[in-house]
Amino acid sequence: MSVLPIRVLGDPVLREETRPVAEVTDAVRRLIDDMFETMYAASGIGLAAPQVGRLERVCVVAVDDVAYALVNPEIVQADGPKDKAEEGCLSIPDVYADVIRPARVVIRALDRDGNAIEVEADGLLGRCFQHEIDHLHGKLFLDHLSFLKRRALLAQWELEKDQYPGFIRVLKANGHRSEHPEEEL
Ligand code: K2U
Ligand code: ZN
Repeated sequence: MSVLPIRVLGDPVLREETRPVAEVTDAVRRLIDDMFETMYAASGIGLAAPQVGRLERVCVVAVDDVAYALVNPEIVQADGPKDKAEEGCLSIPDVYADVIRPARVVIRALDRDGNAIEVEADGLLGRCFQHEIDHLHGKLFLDHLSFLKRRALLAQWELEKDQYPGFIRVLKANGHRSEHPEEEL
C-alpha cells in the first residue's frame, strides 16, 4: 500500500466528474487501500479519488473507527433538519468554514467486494458521506458558502497555495496501518 500525494485546490482534477466503476477489480481494491493509507497519513476521516488524481467514482470514510470503502456511491435520501458544522478539506489545507447540510442521509454504494450496501447516517458520518460524494462530482465545500464567505476563503488560500507547487501536497506515512479497515466492522 502507498501514501499518495494529495491534489490541492487549483488542480483541475478536483473539478472533474468521476467515472462510474464497472467492476470492483483488484486494481480498484488497490486504489481503495492506497486511499485509506493516504487518508490516515493526512489524519483525515474521508478521502475521494480525485483528491489523489484519480477519476474512478470511489471514496473512503472512517469515522469513530467504522470504515467504509464506497464504490459508485449515491445519496438516495437527504432529509431531516439542516445542520451547520465546521468543515475542512484535505485538498484545501488550513481553510475552514461552517457548512449547512441535511442532517441525515441514506446512501447506496458497492463495497470493496462489489456487494451492494445501503447506509443511513447522520452526524459527522452523514456529513462526511456528503462531503466525499460532492468530491466525486467535482464539488468542494467552498461551493456551499455565500459569495462573500467563499471569496474570503479563496483570498486566504491565495496566501497559502505557494506551499504546494504543482498543486501537490506530499504526506509522510504515519504509524497507522490497516490492511482492510472496513473489514474491522
Ligand atoms: O475529503 C476530505 O477532504 C476529508 C475531509 C472530510 C470531512 C470534512 C468535513 C467534515 C467531515 C469530513 C476532512 O478534511 S478530514 C479532516 C477532518 C477530521 C475530523 C473531523 C473533520 C474533518
Ligand atoms: Zn474534501
